[in-house]
Amino acid sequence: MSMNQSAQERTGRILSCIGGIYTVLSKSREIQCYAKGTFRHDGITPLAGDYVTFCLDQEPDQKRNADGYIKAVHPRKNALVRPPLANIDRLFLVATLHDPVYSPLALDKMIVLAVHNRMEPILILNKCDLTREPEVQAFFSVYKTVGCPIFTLSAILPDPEIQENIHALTKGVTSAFAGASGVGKSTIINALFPAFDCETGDLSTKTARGKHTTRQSRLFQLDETSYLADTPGFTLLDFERFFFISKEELPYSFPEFVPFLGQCKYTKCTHKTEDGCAILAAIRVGEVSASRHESYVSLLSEVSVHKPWEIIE
Ligand SMILES: Nc1nc2c(ncn2[C@@H]2O[C@H](COP(=O)(O)OP(=O)(O)O)[C@@H](O)[C@H]2O)c(=O)[nH]1
Ligand SMILES: [Mg+2]
Ligand SMILES: [Zn+2]
Repeated sequence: MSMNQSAQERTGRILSCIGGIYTVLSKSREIQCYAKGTFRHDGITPLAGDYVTFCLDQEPDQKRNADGYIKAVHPRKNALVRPPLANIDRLFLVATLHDPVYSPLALDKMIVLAVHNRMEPILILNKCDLTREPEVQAFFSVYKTVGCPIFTLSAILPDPEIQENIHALTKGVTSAFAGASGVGKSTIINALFPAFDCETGDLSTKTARGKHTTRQSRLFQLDETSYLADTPGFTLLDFERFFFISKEELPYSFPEFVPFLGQCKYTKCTHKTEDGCAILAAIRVGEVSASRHESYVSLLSEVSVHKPWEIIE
C-alpha cells in the first residue's frame, strides 16, 4: 500500500446492502462502502445493523461506485439469518385472535427466540375491533405472567395514548416487528412512523406466481439513537431455519420460569411431569400459565432432536 492510499479509520452503522455495496451511516452522512476486511477470513458477512470500522478511499472507486470500504465488523449483540439483520434490541411481536387466529405455540416460539437472542419482546395484540373483550382478557391473562409489555389495540382505529406508549419503547434502541402475514405489522408501523415507507398488504413483495422476491433488509433511522428494521416478510417461517437452542437453555428463555429454576426436587428436572417440579407448582398457583408450559413441552421435544453441533451461538 502506497503512502497516499493510507486512509483514516471511521466507525458507522450499516443501514442496508444492495448488490455488495453497503450504505454506512456515520455522523449523519451515508457512505457507500464495499467489503474488504479480515472478517472475510472469519466467515463473517456484514449485515444491516452492524457497527463497523470503515476507511474512506483517497479516490472514490468509480467502478464500484463506492466511497470507501468496510474493514471490520464490531462484535454483535445478536444476528438474524433471515432477514439478515444484526443488533436488534427490541422485537415487537404482533398477534391477532381473528384473521388470522394466532397460534400460542408459534407466538411462544418467537418469544423464546427473542429472549434467547437478547432481544426484548413486546407483545401487541392487534385487531381488537374484531374481538370480544373476554377473548382479549383471556389472551392477557396467559401472557401477563411473561412480564413483558403487552398492548391490545386496533391499528385501524389508532388510540393516541397507546401509540405514544409504543412509540416511547422505540426510543434509543433498534426495533423490529415480527408476526404472521396479515396481523397488521405494516398498518401499525405506518401509523406510528408516517415517514417510514412500509406498504400494507404483502402483495408488492410477491411476484405473480406468489413467490416472495428477495428484498434486502434495511434499517431506518427514526432519530439519532433510534432505528427501525424494515422487515417486510418477517414471519415465523423465517425463524424456523435458525431455531437452534439446547434443551438445557430452553427453560431460561421462558422469563416467568426463571425465578423457579433450581428449586425443583430433582436437579435434572425437565419440568415436564416430574414430582416436586417448581414450575408445575407455579402453574398451580397461577404464576406460570398452563398454555405457556404446554408450549415449553412441545418446544422441548423439538429442540431435543438437534445434535449439539447444530447449536449456533
Ligand atoms: N379490522 C382490522 N383490520 C386490520 C387491523 N390492522 C390491520 N388490519 C388489516 O389487515 C390487513 C393486513 O394488514 P398488514 O398491515 O398488511 O399486515 P402485515 O402482513 O402484518 O404487514 C390489511 O387489510 C389491514 O387493513 C385492525 O386493527 N383491525
Ligand atoms: Mg406487511
Ligand atoms: Zn422442574
